[in-house]
Amino acid sequence: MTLDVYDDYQVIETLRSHERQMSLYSSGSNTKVKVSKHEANDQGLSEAVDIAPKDNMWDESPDMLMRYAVMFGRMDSIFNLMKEWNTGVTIPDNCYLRWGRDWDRDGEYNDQTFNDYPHVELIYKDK
Ligand SMILES: [Ca+2]
Repeated sequence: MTLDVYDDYQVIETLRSHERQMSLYSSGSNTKVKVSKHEANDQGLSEAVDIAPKDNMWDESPDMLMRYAVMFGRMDSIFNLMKEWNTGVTIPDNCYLRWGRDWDRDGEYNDQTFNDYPHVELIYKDK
């Protein structure tokens, strides 16, 4: 089996300390918030992951944006199937994935000024 460009992704970062978050925020990097879902939740886990195509994560060409869209579409589909099926993993009904390309989750990609293509996080509808 040969991997094509739509199968070749890498995890960039998951759990992040608050110190690292503040360092990224202060450095003027792509991080826009002082508190992140990458930081440990009450259970010591990250609720965010940065994942990107292996060859060039900051390329914003149409081809690369399509690769990100395919990546998130697959993640979201699998996540929703895990919620529906008896997989042994308990996922609350109000829990969803949110992609840094569509912060308000309305399926419209041109309604935000800050895009974080590699970023995917858990959100809870009632929080
Ligand atoms: Ca949107």
